[in-house]
Order: sequence, then structure tokens, then C-alpha cells
Amino acid sequence: MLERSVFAIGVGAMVLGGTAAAVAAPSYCPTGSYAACGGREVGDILVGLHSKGRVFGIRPSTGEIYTFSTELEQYSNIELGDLAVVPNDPLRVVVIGNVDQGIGIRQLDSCGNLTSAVYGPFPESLSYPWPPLPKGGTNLRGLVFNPLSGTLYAPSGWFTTPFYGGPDWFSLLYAFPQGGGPLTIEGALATGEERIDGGQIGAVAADELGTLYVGNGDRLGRMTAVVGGSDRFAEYVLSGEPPTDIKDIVHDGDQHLYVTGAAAGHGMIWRVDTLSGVSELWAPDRGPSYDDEPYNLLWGITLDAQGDILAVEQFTNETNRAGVARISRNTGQMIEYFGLPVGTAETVGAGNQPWAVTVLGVNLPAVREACSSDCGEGYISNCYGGCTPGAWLGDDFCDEGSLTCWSRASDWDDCALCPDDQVRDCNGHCALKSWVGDDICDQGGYVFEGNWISFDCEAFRFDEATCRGCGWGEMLDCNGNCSPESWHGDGICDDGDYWHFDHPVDYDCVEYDFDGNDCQVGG
Ligand SMILES: [Ca+2]
Ligand SMILES: [Ca+2]
Ligand SMILES: [Ca+2]
Repeated sequence: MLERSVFAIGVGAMVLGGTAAAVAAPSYCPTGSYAACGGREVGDILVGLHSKGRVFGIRPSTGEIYTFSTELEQYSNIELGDLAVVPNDPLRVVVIGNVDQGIGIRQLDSCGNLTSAVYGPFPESLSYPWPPLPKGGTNLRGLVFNPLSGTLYAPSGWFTTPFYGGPDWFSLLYAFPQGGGPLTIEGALATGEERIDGGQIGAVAADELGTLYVGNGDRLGRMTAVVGGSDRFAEYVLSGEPPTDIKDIVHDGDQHLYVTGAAAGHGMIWRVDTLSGVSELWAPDRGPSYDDEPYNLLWGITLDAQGDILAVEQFTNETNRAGVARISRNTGQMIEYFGLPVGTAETVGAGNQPWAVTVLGVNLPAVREACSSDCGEGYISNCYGGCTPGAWLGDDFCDEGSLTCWSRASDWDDCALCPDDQVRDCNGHCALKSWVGDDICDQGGYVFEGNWISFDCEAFRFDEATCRGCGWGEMLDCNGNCSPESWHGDGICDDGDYWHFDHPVDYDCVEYDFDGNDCQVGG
């Protein structure tokens, strides 16, 4: 454990063992520009077919569909689970499926060829303290890179008989070092009352602070301080139309998860605020331009370079379509639909469903943000603009001097300043987290446990902007002024030097991750 007593509050005050926090970009971040294979472009959407393993490419600018890779078709019953771009060279793509004489992870280059990099191998069967389950009984569906370490995570589940008095379903989290290498088992995802069931578990996401999110069935939760710390698990409840089957999740680098799942027999997307726990049914159907027609089941989900949602819709005979829906992150409206070829043995059909999705050459927002931080490998910016080890967030140890602000999840309640479902409001009163950003402006008009509650201050982004409105293309800045959305995280530090109409624009606060890390942190 690192020495905490030397830690001091304030910009530039972060000192550990006499050494200032690193400012070099972490080794798992992009180090230069790379050339894509001929005929492939950065921004192409890659979609993997589950049964036969073909990977299609979609060029969003033209709608052109091409075959990106047939390499995985050499494996029988490939059960391709997920695709993810490699953080330090996102023109390379890792895949998980039935390779390695069974479950395994391999890597494709931008030509769609298998490369020598191998993650694993997975053990033929688990050894103590895990139940002795064979690899063949494993389901592996999801992949995500932790933005703080480059570690690749894959959740894994089994259906088994009860062991050690535990549940019928059992799940673990596998971890692989950046660039490939032997796996480690980080631990049981959760057991007993807090368990995430195994089976088809595969939904996995990570935020820019290194917190992991996992889901399947109707359960979605976060794990904090996975690496080297506790594996605390907390559950989210999805509201609106409760899901019967969560398929995939992605994090936007700004405290939201987007979740694909099934409800009432149709595909839907939920949005979850990871701090307040407030969720909304975000994309219940194809929207007014398509007569509010329901989606077929939705599987893989990711975000493109613009931050729009890309969700994979499966094939049905009734609709005779399958493809990728591009959906606005801000409104949930479908913007565009890219149909995949259907109806032949090589293409999409009821027995060969599209599932996995990633964007060639484009890292997820959480990775892009972590890689633009000055804090260095394994560190996150804290409430005061210093740098703090990411593993301290939610590790059961109270970091009151650095992580107890709303934007750092109040150190995931390590300090017990309020009950776990509550947070200190603008005036220091404990109030329900679910009131933050719930569409009712809290500026002192409602009472909770004897106190008038206000979230109308910077720390809560002015009750997540419900207390004041902005025009199109604008968002609130640190001071509550309507400011250009396009200036946030655009590479130029907005700490008050640039003006929008009658006010200086200031995104240099923890609530906006110090202008999406445009501004210097850590000193
Ligand atoms: Ca902590
Ligand atoms: Ca509210
Ligand atoms: Ca900026």
C-alpha cells in the first residue's frame, strides 16, 4: 500500500514518496499514427457474426458494406463474443470466441488477418480455490480494456452445481496484461446475495476512472477497485421497462452507461447515470421516423468518434433485416441505419446473428480521456486537480482529502459521510442520490429528513442541468453559464481565458474532468 500521509489537497500538491506524479502518457495509450490496411478506414464499423465468425466492415460515410475478415471462419462453432480495439494501436482488434481449442482471445490486424499476439491461454480447467470447471463449459462474451492500466478484462460464467454453498451460476473476471500474455483471475465477480449470475455473462464496460461495470440477465452493477483492492459490487436497477436480458454496455466517459437489452420481447437501450443510479429507457424503439417500430433484439453496443451510439440489431424473419443503428447519445433517437447483407450461408440469418461491434481506429471515450490525462499510468485526477491512484477509489479506505466529491463518486462511499444511497448536497445535508438529475430541479424547495435540499451548485452540475436550460449546442460550464458544447474536450484548455457572449467559459473543474483533460492536472 502506498503511503497516504504525504498526500495534500490542492492543485500541484500531489506528491508520493517524494516523486511528483508522472506526466508521460501511459504505455498503453496511442504513441503515433498508424496506417490502415488498404481499403479500410479509421471510423469503419466492424460487426462480428456470432456463429460463423465473419467480420463485416461498414463505412458510415457511404454505407458501403465489405467483408473485413474471414479468418475466424477456420474455427468450428466460433461463437464470436466480442470485438475491442487495442488502446495503443486501435487499428488492431482483439476478438474472443472458440479459438485456442476452445475459448480464447486472439488479435486481428486492420487487414483482418490473425496476428501472433495471443492473450492466454485459458486454463483447461480451474484450480483451487475455484471450482474445477472445464474450459469447454465456459461462456466468454465480453471484452474491455481498463483505461487506467491497459489490462484486458473478460468476464466469464458457468452453469454448474452449487459449490461451497454458493449459487448455481458462477462467474469470474479474467485479466490479461496489455499487449498479450498470461491471464490472471481477478476474482469472483460477486457471490451470494450480490452475485451476478454466470451463464451468458458478457456485458462489461469501464469508465475513465477505472471502475468496471458488468451485467447479464436483469442485473447490472459496478465493481470498484478490482485490481489490488476489494471487489465490491453494487447493483443498479434499470427503470422504465425492466430488462429481461442485458446484452452489452458501454460507458461514455461522462458518468453514463448505455445498456442494450431485451424487454417485452424487443430490443431497447437504457441510459444509467452511474453516480446517482438514475436510469431511463433511452431508446425504446426506432423512433418517429420509423413509426416507432420496435427494434429486434439488440446485442453489441459501442460509441463512435462523435459519441453517437452504435447498437447491433439481430435478424428476424418477420423484419428480414439486421444491422447497426446509429442513435443519438443525447436524445436516444435513431439517426441512421446500416443494414447488413442477409439471406445467404455467409451472411446474416437466424442461425448466424450479428453480435459484436467496435469502431476501427477509434478508442472508446473513457480510454481517450484517460490517455489525455497528465496524471500518468494508474492515476486519476481528483476533486482538487491533483492526481491520486485510481485503485484508491472505492477501496474501503476513506480518501476524504481527495476523492469525496460527487464527480469522484464520493469515493464510492468509502467515507460513510451519509448512508450509501445518499450524498451531501450543496449545503452539506445528506440527501437521496436519486434526486440528482431526476428531472425535478432541487434548489431548496423539497425537504428530506428535515432539511431543504439543494443540488443547484457546481458540484452537481446544477442538478445535472435540470435547474437551468441552455440553447442548442450549449452546455453549462463550471460556473453555470451556458457555453459551447464543442469547446469541451476539444484539446484547448478552457479555464476562463476564452469568452462566449458575455462570460468567460470555464470547464476547468472536476465536474467536467478538467475540460476533458484539456487543462493541466497534477502540477
Ligand atoms: Ca477510497
Ligand atoms: Ca433533482
Ligand atoms: Ca476545451
